[in-house]
Amino acid sequence: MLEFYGPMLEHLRQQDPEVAATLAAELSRQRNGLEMIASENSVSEAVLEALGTVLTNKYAEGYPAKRYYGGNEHVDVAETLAIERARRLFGAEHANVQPHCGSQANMAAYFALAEPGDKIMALDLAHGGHLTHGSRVNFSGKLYSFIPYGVSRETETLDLDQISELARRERPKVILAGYTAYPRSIDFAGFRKIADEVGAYLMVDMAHIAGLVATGLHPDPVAVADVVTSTTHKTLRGPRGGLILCRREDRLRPDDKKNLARRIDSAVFPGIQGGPLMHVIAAKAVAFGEALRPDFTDYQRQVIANARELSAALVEEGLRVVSGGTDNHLVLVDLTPVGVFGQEASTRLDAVGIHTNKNLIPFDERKPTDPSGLRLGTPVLTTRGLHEPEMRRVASLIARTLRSDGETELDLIRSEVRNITEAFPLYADLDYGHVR
Ligand code: DSN
Repeated sequence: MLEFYGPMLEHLRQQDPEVAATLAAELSRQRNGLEMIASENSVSEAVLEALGTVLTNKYAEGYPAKRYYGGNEHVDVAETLAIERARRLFGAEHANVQPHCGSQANMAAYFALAEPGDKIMALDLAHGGHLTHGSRVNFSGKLYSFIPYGVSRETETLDLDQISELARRERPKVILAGYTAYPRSIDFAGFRKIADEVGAYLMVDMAHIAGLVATGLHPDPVAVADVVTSTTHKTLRGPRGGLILCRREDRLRPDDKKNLARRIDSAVFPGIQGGPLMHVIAAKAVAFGEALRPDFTDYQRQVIANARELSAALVEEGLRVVSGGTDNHLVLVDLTPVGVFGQEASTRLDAVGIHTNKNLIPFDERKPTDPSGLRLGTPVLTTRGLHEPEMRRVASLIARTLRSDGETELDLIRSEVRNITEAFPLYADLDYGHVR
């Protein structure tokens, strides 16, 4: 019988100690490890509080003031706050804050812009695209005819001339930019030009870089794209969820009575989803409010500075970084020089408390389950307060782990990871209890 002590989660600990134990263990894991998964972040206590509320009880199918159920006067306020803050943050004409996740945001965008079978151009998954950008095992690849573009073999970066040539040959309905493992900044205005040349919609999936975009530290997709999708939990540091921004009118179909904004809204509901997650939407409003504050720009600036320092330090440690560096929050490491590949590298790093993910690199000759690369991100470590000097220490710990020759070295690394996490505490005010 588990017996818990601590000031929080009182009812849960009494009623269900098994689940409570899991939450306590996960809090401890997050506190005591270096989280370097580029798509993760650590939300504020205010966001956590909004998530764990009675708003989860409410059915609110529809949109503010146009619901299919009664009793929505308060959740309408929460959703309107989220919409208005998202619009202000990104300078968007229209925002839909209901997608439960990034995949559903992308699905709704495809439904609004294309018909099943239409051609959509997107970055090859093996070069940094996402599962919902046309993978054969995903709805996207099953419903639409995806035309993959790649990065250049020489520079490992996007080559807009090549992409333009492919677009002119294929005449896609939609061109998609925005990726999950691309360390360089993206020329969205260049993509707009290509889309205009071939009469295509430009869709941007900015999930990874939304926080950088919100603070003006990455070229802005919202000003040039027809539809921009995102998640809210990566660099944007909000709750797990999706977001869609779009222009109100459809520039390719200006006479369409059902304008683009309405098509997006009806693709989300009733097209794909039922009741929105109102507790998550309230938490999105809180996170957007945080992102509108000046200190969020300082945070994003440091995210980028930390990624650059990490990248430079890893190169000095003898590793190769894809494209030679980074402009954003992530570094894609080629493990070939150390000869310890993705699966073994991420397992070893997990064992010392450094959490990463194995990743394909462009033109990888290895398989996705054990690729040549490792993707590293700085959003969580920056949230914890780490700066450039700590990035150097972390780079050295990563390199030592990859080259380690036994348990004694791994034990030493483990205790150095602990020293860092203790110096930069996470969620100091949370106490999910302990077993006694
Ligand atoms: N799974 C996310 C990532 O890690 O990049 C994208 O949705």
